[in-house]
Amino acid sequence: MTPDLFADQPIEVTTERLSEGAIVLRHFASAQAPDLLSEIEHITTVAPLRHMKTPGGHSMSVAMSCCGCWGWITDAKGYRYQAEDPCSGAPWPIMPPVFASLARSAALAAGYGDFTPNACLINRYEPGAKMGLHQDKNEQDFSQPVVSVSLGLSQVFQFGGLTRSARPKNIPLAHGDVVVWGGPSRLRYHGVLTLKAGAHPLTGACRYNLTFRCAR
Ligand code: MD3
Ligand code: FE
Repeated sequence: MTPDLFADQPIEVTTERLSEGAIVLRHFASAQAPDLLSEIEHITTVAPLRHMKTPGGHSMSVAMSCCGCWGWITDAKGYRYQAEDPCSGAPWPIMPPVFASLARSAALAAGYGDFTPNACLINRYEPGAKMGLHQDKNEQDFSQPVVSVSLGLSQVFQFGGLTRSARPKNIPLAHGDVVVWGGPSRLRYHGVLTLKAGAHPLTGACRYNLTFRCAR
């Protein structure tokens, strides 16, 4: 691993295994964070962050947008991937090369070679926003991992089991942390607790999470 140097502080990447197939790479995205955030800025100018409605009619507290060939959406008809942004009817913005290469190198560092994501979901949490326990199962091939990148304020991630009833472990995710979920952990239940108010030098009052998937 090449530690990137800020003016005087080396950023050390450390790895923690959460369970079989699930690996946290602390600080893995720290050096690229400013570039990732400027790409988020651009993408969300074209495909604005929005509070989508669940099939049950509730508005999600997290604001979402997407880039790549496929975007994840939810509305009255259900949860699915779609090639067009329903707000504009246009294809989702392309996945920036810095997104794709970061996701690929994180997957490789976690033992998953040849990861080529074709969907990236951008989640923005403001104070009070959360995501309840769920499984990511709208993708076609569960042999491909999911890579998540946290930016900005820290938020407590809930790492559950393969059934909804398993008590989740709480794991704080901080700016620059990357998590790779594959193998037997790919279908684990997970969520995030309510974001607390705070201020981050690069994102202000919010947290962004990027999740990279192979949708098809
Ligand atoms: C474990 N996002 O977008 S990232 C999601 O912080 C989502 O925005 C959360 O859950 C967030 O679907 C959590 C961590 C994560 C993402 C995908 C997973 C954990 C996962 C897929 C399988 C198992
Ligand atoms: Fe998820």
